[in-house]
Amino acid sequence: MHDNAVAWEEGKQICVEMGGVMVVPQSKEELQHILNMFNGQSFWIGCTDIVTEGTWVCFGGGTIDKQDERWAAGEPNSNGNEDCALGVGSGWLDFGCDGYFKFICQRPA
Ligand SMILES: [Ca+2]
Ligand SMILES: [Ca+2]
Repeated sequence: MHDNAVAWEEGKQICVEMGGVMVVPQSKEELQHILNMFNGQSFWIGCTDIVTEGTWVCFGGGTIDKQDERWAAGEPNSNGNEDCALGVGSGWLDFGCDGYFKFICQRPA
């Protein structure tokens, strides 16, 4: 768990240096659990569509469908240039990768 708010790419790099990957919540419950750890603050999730717009690839392997229930209602909406996943109270958002948010690392699955 990291108290520094960083851009997505930097968070990804910090996790790699620690031998892990940026967290990918497997359920709404896990998302809530992590939000609670951050006192409700949004946090980066280890999924991005930066390589192919609209194809969301997650650390630990695999892709996440745009219909996945973990996304917040109406997301991902690619509102501008949004290629990184952010966890908020209502679910996941696609969000601009250069925002500054906290993050946690997990061991690769
Ligand atoms: Ca995108
Ligand atoms: Ca969005």
